Amino acid sequence: MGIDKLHRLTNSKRSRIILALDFNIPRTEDILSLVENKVVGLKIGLPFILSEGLSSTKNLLEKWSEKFYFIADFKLADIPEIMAEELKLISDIGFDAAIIHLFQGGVSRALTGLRLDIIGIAMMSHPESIRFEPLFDDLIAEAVFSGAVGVVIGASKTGYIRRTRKIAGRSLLIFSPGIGVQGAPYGSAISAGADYEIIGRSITLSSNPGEEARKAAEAGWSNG
Ligand code: 3DU
Repeated sequence: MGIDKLHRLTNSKRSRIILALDFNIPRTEDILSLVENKVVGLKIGLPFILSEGLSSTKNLLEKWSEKFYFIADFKLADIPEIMAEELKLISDIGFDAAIIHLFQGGVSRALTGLRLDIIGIAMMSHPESIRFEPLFDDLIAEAVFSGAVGVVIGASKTGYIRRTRKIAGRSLLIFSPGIGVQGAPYGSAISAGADYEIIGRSITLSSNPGEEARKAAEAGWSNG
């Protein structure tokens, strides 16, 4: 499955950085060439696909499939029957993993026969995400029960990163966004126990994306 690909890329590149591609990205392929050695995964958001188009996204995935672990970030939250269809179509595009919500429940019913890694959202990074707090332990339980490979926990929420390790041990990978532009320093989520840091604009909008990715990868690797 895709998760072996992620582990292989992590070890060969000595990096725990996932690059977020959302919008306003000048010359995507030039950036990918510059960061290729220091970024293990690409998280592609809905704004990217809606503006670039499905067929050019598909071409991008095909061309770079050996170099990156591809995560579709559409933050799905539908009933299991519909989500099952959504995930199958995402898998057909060529993605290795998809990010979905957990709060709606029934996730395991959406995953039968699916060849796609699932990453559930357990805690976000924006101030209003306090709404997740009373649900947190339940969301982690849903992720474990459904066989998700990991969860998303905002980098500023280090207490929840530690709590996940306490509840779920190493059974879930922790992916942390909110690094750089949103405030958390490179390496900080990994220091707190996360496995991967998701970084977007600090790299994609930098005048030197290669150097920025190198700095982030180094900080994450030495703190890991
Ligand atoms: O702020 P950046 O440009 O580094 O991008 C962060 C990415 O992570 C972006 O794709 C956003 O959708 C995602 N994300 C968060 O920023 C915070 C969350 O809690 C969950 C996802």
